[in-house]
Amino acid sequence: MAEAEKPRKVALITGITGQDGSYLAEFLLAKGYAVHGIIRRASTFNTSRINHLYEDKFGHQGGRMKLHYGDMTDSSCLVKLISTIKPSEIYNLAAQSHVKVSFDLSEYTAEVDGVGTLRLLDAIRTCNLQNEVKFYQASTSELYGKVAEIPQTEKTPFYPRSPYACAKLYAYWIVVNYREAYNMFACNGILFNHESPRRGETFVTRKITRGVAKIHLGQAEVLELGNLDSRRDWGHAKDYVEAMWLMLQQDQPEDFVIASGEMHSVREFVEMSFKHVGIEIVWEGKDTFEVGKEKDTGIVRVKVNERYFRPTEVELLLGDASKAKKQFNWQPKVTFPELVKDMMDADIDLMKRNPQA
Ligand code: NDP
Ligand code: GDR
Repeated sequence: MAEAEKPRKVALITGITGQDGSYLAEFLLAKGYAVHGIIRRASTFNTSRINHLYEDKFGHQGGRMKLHYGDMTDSSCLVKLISTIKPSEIYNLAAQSHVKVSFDLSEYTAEVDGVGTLRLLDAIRTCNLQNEVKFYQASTSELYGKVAEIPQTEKTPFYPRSPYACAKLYAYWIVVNYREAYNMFACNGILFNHESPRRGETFVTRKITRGVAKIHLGQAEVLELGNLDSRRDWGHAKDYVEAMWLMLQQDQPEDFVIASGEMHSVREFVEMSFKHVGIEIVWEGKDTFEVGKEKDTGIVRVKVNERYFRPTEVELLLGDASKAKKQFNWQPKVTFPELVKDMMDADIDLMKRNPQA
């Protein structure tokens, strides 16, 4: 194919410094894309998840990855970036993504996660690129909230249970509306929880694997958690970013559930992580007085602390990704035990190298 006829492969990723942004950048660079990412100005470095890409051949030595300062609350910067980059695909991953924090930062979460999505869609229209850009929106299983059916599909009604989920509900519908109103190629990926060694430290899986690694190495005594009975459908982030890309390679823009199809409790995640380091946990007590003890020694290793409870909880989530499987043959490769192992091994290694981490 002549150079001029090749489809342009230029991606813009908002939230490139986050867990998913870093895996997606790797994935797209490997596919030959030029990758542009929006980063926020911070008082300390916030690019640790992508430094390995930026500092080598893809980055500042004239490579295919470029970072730009910007923010989802600043429309003018979004317009400037889109008009100069002219991306062929935009992945909107930027968000205040912590559900519990959204109860404290409700207005800001709405600004970034809800109105921010609108700003980005309008910036595409302002640049008159609405018929050229394909748009991916990071929608979430949190939209189902108080679930109306099990498992959840693309047709299950939404019932958000946090300011975060309400902001994401607005984003979901504005994407659908712009698709219908302006014929934009815009898709919602309704992704269920996905984790990795790059997961933020305050999400429950990473909090557990970091805590267990520290206990195993004698750097900590006990792990404090909230609702142990909450159940989630957990997959590996690496598998899930591939699904984001696949959605944008289809002939028609549609919304897809991406999930593992398996559900486990926080309690099970704790048990499996401790098992990885040879500790069996037994549970005693009830509610906020419940503790997890080492079976062999009786030492308390897990405590419940109500400061980690949410005013309204999402008790369970279980996704049915058959539509994605049928339409573009997506299915997760990493199993639940493999996910726990990957995260545990990485955190043990990290804590050995840097006990202060
Ligand atoms: P992270 O919290 O790891 O990353 C969020 C990213 O958004 C970071 O790069 C962050 O920048 C950036 N960001 C936050 N606020 C702004 C802002 N005002 N302007 C510009 N950028 C901003 O999230 P994940 O990678 O886990 O998730 C990616 C997306 O997918 C999010 O939208 C999340 O809500 C959604 N999602 C995640 C799921 C999951 O299980 N991980 C499941 C379903 C949806 P900085 O590094 O500077 O903080
Ligand atoms: P979630 O993830 O709210 O599902 O949102 P998180 O890991 O924060 O919580 C999962 C469940 O674990 C319970 N839990 C705890 N949670 C945290 N963070 N800390 C604790 O100590 C703790 N103890 C128990 C929670 O109550 C909850 O039920 C994530 C985010 O990535 C969102 O951005 C994304 O949209 C959804 O997943 C899908």
